Amino acid sequence: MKILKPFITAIALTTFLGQQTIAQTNKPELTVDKTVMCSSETVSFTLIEHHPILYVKVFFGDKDKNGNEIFSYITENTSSTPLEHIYLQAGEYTVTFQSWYKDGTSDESTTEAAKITIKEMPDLTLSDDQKASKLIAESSNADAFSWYSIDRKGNTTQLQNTSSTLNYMESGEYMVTASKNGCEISQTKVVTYQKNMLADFSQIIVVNNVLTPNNDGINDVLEIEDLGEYDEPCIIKVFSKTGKLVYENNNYTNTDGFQGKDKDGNDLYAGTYYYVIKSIGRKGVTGFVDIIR
Ligand SMILES: [Ca+2]
Repeated sequence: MKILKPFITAIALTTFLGQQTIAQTNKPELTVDKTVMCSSETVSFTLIEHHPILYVKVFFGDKDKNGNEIFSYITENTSSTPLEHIYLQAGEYTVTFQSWYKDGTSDESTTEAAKITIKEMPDLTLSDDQKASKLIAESSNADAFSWYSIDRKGNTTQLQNTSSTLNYMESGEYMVTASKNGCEISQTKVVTYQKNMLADFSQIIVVNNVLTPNNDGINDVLEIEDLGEYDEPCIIKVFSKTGKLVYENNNYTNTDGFQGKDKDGNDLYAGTYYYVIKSIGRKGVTGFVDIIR
């Protein structure tokens, strides 16, 4: 125990004359609202006084850029307000404090208040590729993403998507949450959906509704206009009149497309066939094509 010198002489003098030892049970206690949390979350310390304090010096256990210990004070005027701190780095921290009392005594030995575990918060950036009607979440350390739409009243609806990108087909506000070890961070973005060919397979144009598979270069293959401009795989299925699937291709190209042959390469009979063209999760087009031999 030391006498606190710089404070009012009268008090110091009285204290000096009748110096008392602060009993162990009279030490303040510093309680913490949680001991496990994520980086950049706020942790609150509350002082419980058993002996009126002048001030308490709290060391949070972390260090600043220059390697100096980070600390803060609770004074007699602020002791009823929780002391807040944010740990920026994941890690284990020991919080300690020293106490100076109103009666001029002090306890400069450090008292341990809490051990705190800080888990790593994932980083997150969200960008909008408007041309492709696609939101892109990027994180260097996230384990998982979840996506939500937010309506005008602020209600969120979780979307069936756990990938790092979201193809949107409606204007509005969207939110992505990145998570890691129970730590979550979210970003929102307001987007404007513009119908464009790159994003909208319902705008696909099939060039020919007739196939003449004789290798003369005219109508030998079912051709889709500007297929190379779409940034997603084109899925095509062709059915016979009776509804039997005769051809399918999950990454259709015009150069290696439907040429009137079935999946095994056998020539299909002349006649009318029904096709469905789309991409994953997108509306597409349907139509008929006649094979003429
Ligand atoms: Ca032909």
